[in-house]
Amino acid sequence: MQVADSVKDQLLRHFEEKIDKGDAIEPRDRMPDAYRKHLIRQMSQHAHSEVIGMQPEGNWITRAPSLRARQILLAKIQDEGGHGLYLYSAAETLGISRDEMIKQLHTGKAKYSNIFNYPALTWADIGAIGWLVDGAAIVNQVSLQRTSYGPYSRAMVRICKEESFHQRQGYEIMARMMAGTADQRAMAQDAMNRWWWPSLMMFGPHDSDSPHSGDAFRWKIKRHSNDELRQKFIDKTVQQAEVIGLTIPDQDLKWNEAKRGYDHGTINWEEFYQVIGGNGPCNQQRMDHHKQVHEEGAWVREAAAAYAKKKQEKLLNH
Ligand code: FAQ
Repeated sequence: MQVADSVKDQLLRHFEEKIDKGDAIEPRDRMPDAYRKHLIRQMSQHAHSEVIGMQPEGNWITRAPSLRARQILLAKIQDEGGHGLYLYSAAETLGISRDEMIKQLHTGKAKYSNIFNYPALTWADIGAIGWLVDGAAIVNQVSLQRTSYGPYSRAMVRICKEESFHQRQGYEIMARMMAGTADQRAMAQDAMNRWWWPSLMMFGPHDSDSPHSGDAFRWKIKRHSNDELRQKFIDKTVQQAEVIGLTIPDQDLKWNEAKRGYDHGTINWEEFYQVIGGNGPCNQQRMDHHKQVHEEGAWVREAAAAYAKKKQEKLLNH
């Protein structure tokens, strides 16, 4: 028993030394169970967010105002599906299957981002999603490029390149609407009013109420705290809003010279916990749609698996 314990201690020490040196942890490296579990939770939730995030935008493909806008939106949504795939694959290296991750999503064990439980009511919402939601996602994901788990960090590098195009797509929509008619400007401001606060919630609870942050920092999964990243997002977005004439819907937003950043009003955490607890405006719709499409796509997965098996048999027989 004592020998087993000392081997365990040695392995843990070796793991922590690697983390302290800033080396990446790779799939075949020994890692504590808690580190593996933490990553599976976060990465699978991240993957689910990318995939569920296709729904509010997908609703607008057939209603985009021009062929150009439709092509761009289609490409963006396809990218989000791709991000989900990179992330599911990266999470699979931790020993969980994609089927299991989907099962956890369908049974409510795994979450996805709060933001995708709000409806996209107008074309301006597509602008707000690209600009604010992808904008918030980038701030978080740039930081995750340096996360300690190798496959997650490499997936982030690729995802961030694509997300910056998405953010510009959204900003372009908002800028064009703000340069348009009074009705278009009102529509853009209305979208801004509805998406601003849920976008701030995307960074998660304040640091003092974030139960996972302790381990996340110790293991260098997180490099910046929820509040640090939220602040970064606010500071850069306020300036972008000013340039095109949009008003941030926060009467308490004020430049704070001492911290060289904006102070902001109180975030409605009650709303956040309701939404991530399953009671947001679109939770039911998002899950019903995912389950239905997953069932309808079963034959594609079966056909792909049968094809791969046949191909492997052929290779083995030659
Ligand atoms: N939504 O202790 P913490 C995108 C939960 S991708 C729902 O602070 P942590 C691209 C959290 O899970 C957007 N739940 O947790 C796109 C935990 O509950 P649990 C997704 C949230 O992990 C754009 C509890 O609260 N990005 O948008 C949220 O240390 C447009 C306590 O929280 C990622 O997932 C939330 N926002 O920090 C696609 C980034 N925040 O699990 C389509 C990766 C917190 O114990 C269209 N994830 N919770 O039941 C992360 O960086 C972290 O997981 C945080 C949360 C920062 C989100």
